[in-house]
Amino acid sequence: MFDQLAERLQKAMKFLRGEGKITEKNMAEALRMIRLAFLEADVNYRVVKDFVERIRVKALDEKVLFSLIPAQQVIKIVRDELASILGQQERKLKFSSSPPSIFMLVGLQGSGKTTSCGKLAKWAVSFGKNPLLVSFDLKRLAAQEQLKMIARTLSLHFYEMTKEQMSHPPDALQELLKFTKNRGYEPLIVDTAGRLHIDEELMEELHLVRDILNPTETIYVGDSMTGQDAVKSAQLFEEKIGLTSIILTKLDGDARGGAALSIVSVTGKPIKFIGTGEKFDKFEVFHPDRMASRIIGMGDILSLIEKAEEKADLEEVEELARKLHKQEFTLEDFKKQIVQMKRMGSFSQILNLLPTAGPFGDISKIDIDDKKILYYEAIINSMTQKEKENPKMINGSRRLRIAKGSGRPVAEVNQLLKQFLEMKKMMKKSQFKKLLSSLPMSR
Ligand SMILES: Nc1nc2c(ncn2[C@@H]2O[C@H](COP(=O)(O)OP(=O)(O)OP(=O)(O)O)[C@@H](O)[C@H]2O)c(=O)[nH]1
Ligand SMILES: [Mg+2]
Repeated sequence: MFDQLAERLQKAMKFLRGEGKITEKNMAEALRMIRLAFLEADVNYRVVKDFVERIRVKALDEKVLFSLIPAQQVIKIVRDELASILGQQERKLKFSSSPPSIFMLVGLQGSGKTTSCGKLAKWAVSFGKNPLLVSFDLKRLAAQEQLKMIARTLSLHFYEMTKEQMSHPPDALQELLKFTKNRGYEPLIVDTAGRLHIDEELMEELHLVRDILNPTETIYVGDSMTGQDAVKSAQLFEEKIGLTSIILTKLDGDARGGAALSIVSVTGKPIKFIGTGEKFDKFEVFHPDRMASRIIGMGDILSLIEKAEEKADLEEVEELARKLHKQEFTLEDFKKQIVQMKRMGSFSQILNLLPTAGPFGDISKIDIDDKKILYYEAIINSMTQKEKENPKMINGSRRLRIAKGSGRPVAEVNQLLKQFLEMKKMMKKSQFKKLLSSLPMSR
């Protein structure tokens, strides 16, 4: 899902990271890459245009340009804008305060309505609801057989409409409503007919259901494989019957993501679920924010940036980073870094936030125990200024004195010194530099 888009966007982000400083020129290049990535993912051109412009304005803001980590800031802006076109905050499916809640699923033929009815019911059962499934298709009486089979497979309740009922649709719907209330089903999930094109007959049928059942949610089911067509038909359904939310199906295929990235902006309705396979457990609550991070592919590095900016003393961090780069890093600095890390959250937590694949792979495997960080601070406090600046002078008897002073075993003093020296050594390696240049303590 979104693989191609993700790959291209990540290329643009890597380009920016490599640039260090953000200038109007390299920003223009990055924006060109972003624009192309979106257009190739079949995102509505107007959505792309607005998106790129918003990023440009935000990225060239002084606060970003002169910040400690400009490239990362821009990445964050792209991520946030992406989340915002995917729907900003996730919105939950609305349940009625006076049950039954009624969810009516509409959409073009083959978009995945019937399958999604089953998935939605299964999802409702997973948190203790007692849903009832019904199929309302006046033209294809056989349509309800498919849903009936699904209900049987998933052990769900199914309301069967008789031929007799189908010939008096308004009465049938009233009876359905009464039945649902009397038996205490919650929610009622209504499958509807699909057509290749939206026609008057279908609309009349849907109006009837809408007017009598008064659904809590009218959910448009769109096939993401059909790209902008799904967006266009969503717009038409919205005009003709009014929608409250969206389920996007078939995001497991090689859909380029264009539908997902345009549909919210174009219809103004939130995506609430995505279907990622034919099976009934291939159904996810949609989180715009997580999806945006997934597309940008930065793991949770962005939350690390937020956390760091919130907690750390940025000036000191900057100074430490400068020293790290210049290899002037002393044990005193090591201690300062430990203090900063404590402020940002534990070191292991920070390492956990890094993606395990890619350039950070090796780093996230380093094993640092949080308690040890506290002990290390105590040990470094027991050293003299000279020792901190020149750890090589710390011989056996000095180690013994430091151990006594800090109340820690000599073995731990040895270990600290060893780790400090290893850290310095690692910094010479490019992998570690890469890590540092992505962390807020760089530059
Ligand atoms: N790969 C994949 N296939 C899906 C998904 N959702 C539905 N399908 C498949 O799409 C096809 C059509 O699904 P249906 O649920 O019958 O679609 P519908 O909208 O009810 O179709 P009509 O009632 O004919 O309008 C079926 O083969 C489903 O298995 C999905 O998320 N991923
Ligand atoms: Mg169907």
